[in-house]
Amino acid sequence: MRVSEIKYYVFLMLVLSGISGYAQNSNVNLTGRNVQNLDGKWNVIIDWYDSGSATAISANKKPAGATDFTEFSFDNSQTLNVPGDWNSQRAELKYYEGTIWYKRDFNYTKKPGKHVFLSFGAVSYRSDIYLNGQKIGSHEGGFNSFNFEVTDQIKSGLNLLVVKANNERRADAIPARKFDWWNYGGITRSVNIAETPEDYITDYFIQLQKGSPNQIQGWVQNSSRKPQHIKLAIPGAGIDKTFKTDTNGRALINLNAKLVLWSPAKPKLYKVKISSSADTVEDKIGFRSIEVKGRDIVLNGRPVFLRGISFHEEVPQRQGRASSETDSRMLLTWAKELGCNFIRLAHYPQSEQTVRLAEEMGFMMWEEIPVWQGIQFTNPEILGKANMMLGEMIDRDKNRCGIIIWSLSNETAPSPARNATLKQMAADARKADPSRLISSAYDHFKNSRNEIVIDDPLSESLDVLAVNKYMGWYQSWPAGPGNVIWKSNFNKPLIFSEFGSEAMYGNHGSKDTASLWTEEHQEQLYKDNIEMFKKIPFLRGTCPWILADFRAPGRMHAQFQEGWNRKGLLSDKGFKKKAWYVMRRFYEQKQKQDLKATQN
Ligand code: GCB
Repeated sequence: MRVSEIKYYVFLMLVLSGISGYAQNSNVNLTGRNVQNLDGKWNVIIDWYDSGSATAISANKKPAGATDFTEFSFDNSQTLNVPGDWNSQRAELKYYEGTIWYKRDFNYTKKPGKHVFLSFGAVSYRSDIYLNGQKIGSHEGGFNSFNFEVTDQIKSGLNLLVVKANNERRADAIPARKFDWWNYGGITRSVNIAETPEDYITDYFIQLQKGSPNQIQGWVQNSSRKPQHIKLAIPGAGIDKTFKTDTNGRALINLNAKLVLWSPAKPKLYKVKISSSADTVEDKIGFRSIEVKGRDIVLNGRPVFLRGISFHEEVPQRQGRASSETDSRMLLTWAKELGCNFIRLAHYPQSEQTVRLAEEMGFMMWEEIPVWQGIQFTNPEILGKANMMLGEMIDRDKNRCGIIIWSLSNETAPSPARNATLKQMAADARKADPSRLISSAYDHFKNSRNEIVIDDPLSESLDVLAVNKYMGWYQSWPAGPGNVIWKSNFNKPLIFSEFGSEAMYGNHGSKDTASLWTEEHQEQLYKDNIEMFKKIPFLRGTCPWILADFRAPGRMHAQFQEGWNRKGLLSDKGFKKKAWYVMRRFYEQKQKQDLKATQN
């Protein structure tokens, strides 16, 4: 099943179950198109009790005469920056969970024969979109990009765009009511208007076939069914080829190429130009092969150890969502300094600019959807919602070779409903993108004495096993770190997708007492975990939790937390804790070993 097909079936399921939320799959790769950017200051109305009238507000209704009035107004209202979370922009919105109406006027000149799309990088968490008083559509999911075609609703001259954003936590949502990060609300990523010709390239997928260093495989989808030629040019690789579309408007790409492969040491990206008879899109695409062989993760034909780190899309110093390229660069530069070649983008799709920059800087990536603990797997709507998010994530980033793993979930407890849902999602993701690896972070094991056995039945559906295990923190050591035995019922590579503990930067003292939050305790815990890692023969990567302290309202210790999860290797000000150096040394050694293996 292709991504567009997954979305079609999901769409049908959602329509049947009464949920509207389907955005069109169009203009993937906005940067390759002519866009009008709508970022900046937007007028807002804070709808504390969610009592605003959509009809009146979306039309920005004005009093009709001397006796008429409205009980809302965008005129002279407060403003919020877009992109940006609302929580960090106004003190009274720090913990706000509810509705805010956003308004933006913009000028536009209609051009004959153009399709026009309104494109949102992300709105957290639900949004209703209105253009010139007409409802365009709704979207659910705070971390995916989406588009709506507005060719018929947009007009020449002044246009009125109103967005209702709502970030209430709900039990039937993904993520559900409880999660361990800040519930940032608002239009958190950029808004653009994109234009395409009448007959346009809707989407394309151009990557190496799994395991091959030279076979480019994929497709280009055209909007019309009219048979035509699609030209694919990669000048840097001497490629200039033409493919024919079939009766569904799709041209299958298959060609042999001599390529400089993308790798963390040399993150080579090629300029790629795709043209149909009426449209041209440009992109920068890298080529690498990724596969699993037995218990190895193999990049460009060589086994690789994933020297990873996780981070949230948050700038701790500013206490807000990372929303600019400078923000992304800061987080990624920290990861480079730690010696990483791999990022776990936790726990939701992060911005396209983070993904693109990470790829340019030479990071392999794990990208995941927010299926995080406590999900209502028995609810018949959940598979539809999760697959929608999965489809949107793959849609946006399928041409980014830096992404090597799609992750389906984090810490979900085995049960028949959970197993069936995730198994189905794994199959759908694999059909949509056969070129990448599938994983899921889980935390249920069989423990007996000093043995921990990986036996989660979901493992059958995964390429890479990933465990979150907080040895020495949430779980006491069953034996000395060097004597803990990890066994797996599956002949697959394992990565530690989470481990770690809390420490308050600058707080020094005993390395033996967890409740004192000392740097020394965290440092010792990292040393112990590394000792354990050295004894796991099928370990192929580690991802400490987490790069920097992050904000989490559920962390209530008055002295050490006050709304912060302190598991960062860096403090909330970006200062290095002692454990940072332990991990840095481990990665230096791993890098040397990898280098030696490449030279042999
Ligand atoms: C986990 C979760 C992560 C939490 C972390 C913690 O297992 O996956 O989201 O933040 O533990 O600090 O407890």
